[in-house]
Amino acid sequence: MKKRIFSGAQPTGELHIGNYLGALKNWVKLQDEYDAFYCIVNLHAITVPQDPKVLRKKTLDLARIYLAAGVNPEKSTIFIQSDVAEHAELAWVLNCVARMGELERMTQFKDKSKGNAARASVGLFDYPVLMVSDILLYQTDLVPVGQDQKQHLELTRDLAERFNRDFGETFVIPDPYIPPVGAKILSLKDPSKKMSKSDENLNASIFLLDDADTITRKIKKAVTDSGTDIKFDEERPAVTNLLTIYQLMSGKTSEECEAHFEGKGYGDFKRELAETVVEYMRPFQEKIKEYDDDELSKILKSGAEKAREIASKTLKDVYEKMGIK
Ligand code: AQP
Repeated sequence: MKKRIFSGAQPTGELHIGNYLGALKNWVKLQDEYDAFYCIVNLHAITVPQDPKVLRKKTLDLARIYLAAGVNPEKSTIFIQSDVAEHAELAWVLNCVARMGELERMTQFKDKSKGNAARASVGLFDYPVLMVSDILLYQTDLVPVGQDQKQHLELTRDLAERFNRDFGETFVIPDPYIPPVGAKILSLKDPSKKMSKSDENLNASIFLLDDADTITRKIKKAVTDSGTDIKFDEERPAVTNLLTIYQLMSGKTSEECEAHFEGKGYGDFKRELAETVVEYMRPFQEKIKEYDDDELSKILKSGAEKAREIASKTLKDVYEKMGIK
């Protein structure tokens, strides 16, 4: 039997090349080898305020993005989190297993609450437990995510181990799959931060649906470091970030990238990077127009049915072990 993978993205803001290179690209790569479940995590989205109409639209848009990126509904199960009620139910159970101290250590909450925990929603604080539930419901072996989710994956393992210890073998302990290159694509404006959908500066991210002129302008305006060499260097994160994007989209090795730009200046480098990004995104941007609403709802309906079959079995087992049913 194939091993299982689970991953998801939030239908918030516009997806950017960080989401693509850090996560989606690997989802596509892994779907042949694994039994893959890819979820649109709309219950995570409401941990910060959302406009209901926009959220509904973004949820379907995100399904289109998964398909256009190459997630194949014949091979992978694509579904909306809120269509499978077991996610929220297991989250409640695991809230009673997780410890306040564990959640207080989560750096994403500190970042997203911007140091003002008292004003953040309880849901934002509890977000990691819902993510743990998403993963454990499917008896997941592997979770392909970007670097920012590593801490949440560690929590997933800890809660699964604790539950198994206290109530008997119930959950598979999942491993993270964090790509060696591209796990943390940085902001084009501030390389001390990751590229993020919620960044207020729209020039900090290249969105998957940006047109060629916008991509070129954003790359031209991207910050660089002092010095002129175009080389991978931890001390020069801005250039290293741009080179990483070039490496992943050109398919060259890091040595080939450095050799290619030897003796060239930032102007040439940025021009070629922009062309590479535009070409790389073109098939995706053309494909996204292909899926109509009827086709999408069919895919999502059958995805939810398949997901529910597995999720309900896991939840039944959990309730029986805890004396609830
Ligand atoms: N900058 C990044 N580089 C590589 N991978 C990234 N991911 C996010 N940012 C980067 C990965 O994308 C997947 C989906 O992310 P998400 O929708 O769950 O949102 P997020 O992790 O909270 O990322 P954002 O883009 O910063 O969104 P907002 O601003 O809404 O919080 C995940 O696997 C993530 O690791």
